Amino acid sequence: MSVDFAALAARVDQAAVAGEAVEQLTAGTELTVADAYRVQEALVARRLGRGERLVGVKLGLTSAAKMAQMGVDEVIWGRLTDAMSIADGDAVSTGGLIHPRVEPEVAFRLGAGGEPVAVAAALEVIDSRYADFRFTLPDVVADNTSAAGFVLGPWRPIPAGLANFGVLLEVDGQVVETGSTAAILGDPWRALQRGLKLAGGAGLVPQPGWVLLAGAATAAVPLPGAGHVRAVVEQLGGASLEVR
Ligand code: OOG
Repeated sequence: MSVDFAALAARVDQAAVAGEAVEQLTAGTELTVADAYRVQEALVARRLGRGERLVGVKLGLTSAAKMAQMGVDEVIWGRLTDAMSIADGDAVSTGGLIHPRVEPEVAFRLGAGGEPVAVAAALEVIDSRYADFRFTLPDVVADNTSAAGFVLGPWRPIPAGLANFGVLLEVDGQVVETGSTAAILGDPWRALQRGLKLAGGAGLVPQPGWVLLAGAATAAVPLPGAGHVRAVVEQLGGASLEVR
């Protein structure tokens, strides 16, 4: 049976636009992971058709903490658009989101050939379009790996090693998660290489200035309805947002 990629993409996209969860795609359709990436491509094409611009790629489920939290044990990747970008320190509202969560990350800025030219602490807001934030691997891939928003801290020169920096996630100044950059595939550098390879395999050519989010270093926590959320990465600084 052939899969209607466009129809599945429309279903997930409409869920995001309406801020209302839908049933997992795999509940009604047999979907391979390769099919799911085609759905993701069609989903993001809809966003680009509304005037959004592709600004990078993200990895997901790169840490044991995230794999255990979500019950999926494979690294996945998704696409970032300019509409997902939140300026450091900016205020956001949870209105329009379904059940957002937030996680601390490391981000790379890419140069002309896809090589990393700078690094920053980052926050990622994820919001699964599936009911109860539950999904199988093909479902989460089709849903653009739950991508909803991201905050980048100030860019820094890339230090000689990135493999063992402490990571904190704070809500209103209280530490709610702690981890290490070592949780990100052993080294965020490895996540960068993996991300470039996966995106390249799908025909994406990194543009200068693109962002690569290397994946969360800790489990995600619910985005509070109001409050100050900050990620801090040792030696890289912080990234924050205000929820109002
Ligand atoms: C999937 C996306 C996870 C990460 O950094 O692990 C992710 C999810 O948990 O909804 O972006």
